[in-house]
Amino acid sequence: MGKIVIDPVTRIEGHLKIEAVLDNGVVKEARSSGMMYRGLENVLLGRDPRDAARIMQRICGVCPTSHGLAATFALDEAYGVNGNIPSNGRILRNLIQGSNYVQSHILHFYQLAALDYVDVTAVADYNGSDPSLKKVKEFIARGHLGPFLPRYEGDYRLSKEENRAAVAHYVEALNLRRLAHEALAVFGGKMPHNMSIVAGGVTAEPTIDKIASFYWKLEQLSNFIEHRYLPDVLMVARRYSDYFGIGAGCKQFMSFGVFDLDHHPDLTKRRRYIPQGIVRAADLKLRPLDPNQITEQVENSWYRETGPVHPYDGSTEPDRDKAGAYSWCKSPRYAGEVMEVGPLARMLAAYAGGNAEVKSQIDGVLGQFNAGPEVLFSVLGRHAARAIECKLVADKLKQWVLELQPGRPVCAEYSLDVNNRGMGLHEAPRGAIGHWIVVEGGKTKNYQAVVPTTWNMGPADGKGVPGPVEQSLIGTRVKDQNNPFELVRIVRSYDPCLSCAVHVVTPKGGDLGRFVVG
Ligand code: NFE
Ligand code: MG
Repeated sequence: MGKIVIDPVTRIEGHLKIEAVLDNGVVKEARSSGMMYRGLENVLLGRDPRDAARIMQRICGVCPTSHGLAATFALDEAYGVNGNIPSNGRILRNLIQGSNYVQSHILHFYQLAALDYVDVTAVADYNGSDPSLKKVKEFIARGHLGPFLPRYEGDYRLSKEENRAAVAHYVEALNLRRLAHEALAVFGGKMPHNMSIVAGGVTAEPTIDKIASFYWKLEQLSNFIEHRYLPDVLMVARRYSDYFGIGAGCKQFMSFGVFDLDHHPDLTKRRRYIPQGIVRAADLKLRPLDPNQITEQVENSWYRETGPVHPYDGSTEPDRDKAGAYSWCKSPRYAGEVMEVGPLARMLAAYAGGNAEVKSQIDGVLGQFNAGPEVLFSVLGRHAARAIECKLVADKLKQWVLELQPGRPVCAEYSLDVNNRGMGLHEAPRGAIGHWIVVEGGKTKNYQAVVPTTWNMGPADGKGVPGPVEQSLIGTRVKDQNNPFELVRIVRSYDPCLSCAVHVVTPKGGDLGRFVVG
C-alpha cells in the first residue's frame, strides 16, 4: 500500500488536493479536496436583486459570464419576464456566453491540459525561425520552465516535430483567447465580468459594425479550432489511445441545457441548442430533468451538517473542525445520485437527443479510432467532447449573429417591487450551473449557487458514494508512483475550477467563523 498526495494540483483553476491510496499500483481509494475557502459571502442579502447578475460573476474570472447569466435567468423568473425576452436579447446572451465557451475550451486544452502530453523541452534545441518557438526556447534557456511546470517525466510520446508544432499552437492559442475575449466584449462591454446581460434581456444594441466585428473574430476562432485545436486533440488521442480506457468515472451525466432557441417561460421546457436532461452510459437515452431532485449535502464537507437540502433551502455555515470532513466543496446529487457534468455530458445529451451535427462529429471521431461510444467515458472522451463542442459553438455563433435585428428591442420592461423566487439553470463551460434566488419586498432574501466543479470534484456523500472525479481515479493503475501522470491526466480532463466550486454564499447571514486552512 502506498499513498500519493498531489497538493496543489496545478494547471487548473483554484486549489485542489488529490489523495490516492494505492494497492499493488492500483488506486483503491481516492479523495478530492477543495482546499481554499473563499468567503464571497453574504453580499447579496438585502441588496437590489439585480446586483446578483454583476456580483455573482466575481465568483470566477474564467466563467463569470456563466454566473452572470445563471443569476439573470433566476432574475427573469423572479421579475416575471422569463417569457418575454426579445429575440435580440436571447441571441445576444447566447453570443456573449458562447464567446466565453470558445475562450475557456481553448484555454483548457492548450494552457492547462496539453502539457500533460506535449513535451515543451523539445523546443530547447530549436534552431528554426518560428518566433513563438524562439520565444519559448529563450524561456527554457533562462532556466525557467515557468508556466509549463510542473511536469512529470517518462511518458511523453509525441515526436520532436509534433511537440514543437503543439508548443507553437500553445503560443498561438494565447492570441486566439484574447480574440475570444474581444468577441465577448463587442456585446458584453468587457471581459471578465460583462456589463450587458440583465434581467429582461441585454443592454447592448446590435449594430451592423458590431455584427461584422463579432463575425470576423469568430471566423478566425473557428479556423483555429478546426485547423489546430481539433487536429491536436486527435494527435494526442492517437499517441495516447490507452486513455480512451482510463478515467471512466460514474458514467451518469447531467446537462441543464444551454443556448436558448425560444422564449418558453419554464427553463425545463425551453428549447436549447444543447438539450437538458440525464444520460446514462448504460442506454444512452436522454431523460427529462426535474430540478426539484437537485440537492446538496455536506456529510464530508467542512460545513455544519444539514442533510440533503434543495438549493432554495440551502445554507452555508463553515465548520473547519468537523470530524471526517475533507473538502470545502459540497456534494451535489440528482435524485440522490452522482452526476458528471461538462462538455462530455452535453455532447452525450445532444447525441442522445438526436442533434445531427453533434452525432456526425462524434461518430466521425469514433470512426477514426474504430471505436464505439463506450470509449467516450474516459480522459480522451472528455477532451474530444470539449473540442467538438468548441467547434460547433463557434460555428453556431457565426450563424446566430446574423439573426440579430438592428433597431429591434433588446430588453423587456418589468416591475422591481416583487415578492417572488427564481431559478437560473444553464451550462457553464465546465458543466451544469444553477442559481436560486428568493426576493422579498424587492430585496434579495436568499441566494444559492450550485456549480459544475462542485458536481464533479465534490467529496463522497452520506451513503459513502464518491464524487465523479474520485470514481474516475479509483481502479486506475499508476505505472510510476513518482510520476503519477495517470492521476493528473484524469483530474485535468474534467477541467476543474475550485474558485467556482468553493464560492461560499451564506444566505442567512451571521458569523462565518474562524478558519484554519492547511
Ligand atoms: Ni471558475 Fe465555472 C465554469 C462555473 S466551474 S470556471 O465553467 O460555474 O465550477
Ligand atoms: Mg453553493
